[in-house]
Amino acid sequence: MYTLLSGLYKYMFQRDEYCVLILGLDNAGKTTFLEQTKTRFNKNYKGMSLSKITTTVGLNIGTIDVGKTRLMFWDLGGQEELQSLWDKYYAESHGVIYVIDSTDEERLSESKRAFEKMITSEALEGVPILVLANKQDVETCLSIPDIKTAFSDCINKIGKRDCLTQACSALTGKGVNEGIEWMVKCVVRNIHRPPRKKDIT
Ligand SMILES: Nc1nc2c(ncn2[C@@H]2O[C@H](COP(=O)(O)OP(=O)(O)OP(=O)(O)O)[C@@H](O)[C@H]2O)c(=O)[nH]1
Ligand SMILES: [Mg+2]
Repeated sequence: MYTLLSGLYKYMFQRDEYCVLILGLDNAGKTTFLEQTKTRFNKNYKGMSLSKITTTVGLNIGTIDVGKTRLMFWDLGGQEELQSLWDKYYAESHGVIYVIDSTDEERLSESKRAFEKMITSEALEGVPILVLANKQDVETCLSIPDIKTAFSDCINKIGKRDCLTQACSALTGKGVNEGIEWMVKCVVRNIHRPPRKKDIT
């Protein structure tokens, strides 16, 4: 009887919570993406004006609920000296969103190096990766094929995990819902990393 009731309680009042890291070079648009996501998925969220966002020193945290799934985001600062902190969060994370500035061709190889270092970390093995080709609202930006070509020698390091490259504009919201919905599907079906159980608040 107790087992039955506790099972019912869990079914009704618990959510599965997954931690998702948002990584990428400084100026890629990570915090803008997080704010756009919170605004789109949290009904009563009054986000800060996207134009007022400044560089992240440390981290920003945000939570959204998609059905019975809760995603908790950790948006880490992307400046070079802050990148050494990224791996402190790997063991706890269920998914990674890697943001690329599609308007910054000059720093594309720097972004690729940071991406490569991140995906070869053992602590992230099997974790789904959503690559966002951000700032697609800018007419002169690099296309998805351009970016895939620049990152092509990383492909065999991605291994068997789920990986999607999504065109996105954190500023206008284009591609944001598609990316989040893909991430939810991947973390839920990833049997390697069980979710945290959280009471619904
Ligand atoms: N045109 C355009 N600009 C964007 C987009 N996303 C972000 N930006 C701009 O890019 C700049 C950097 O955005 P942030 O969100 O602060 O970048 P970040 O990746 O969080 O940077 P760090 O916190 O330093 O790691 C800001 O001026 C944003 O307005 C986008 O989709 N399109
Ligand atoms: Mg930031």
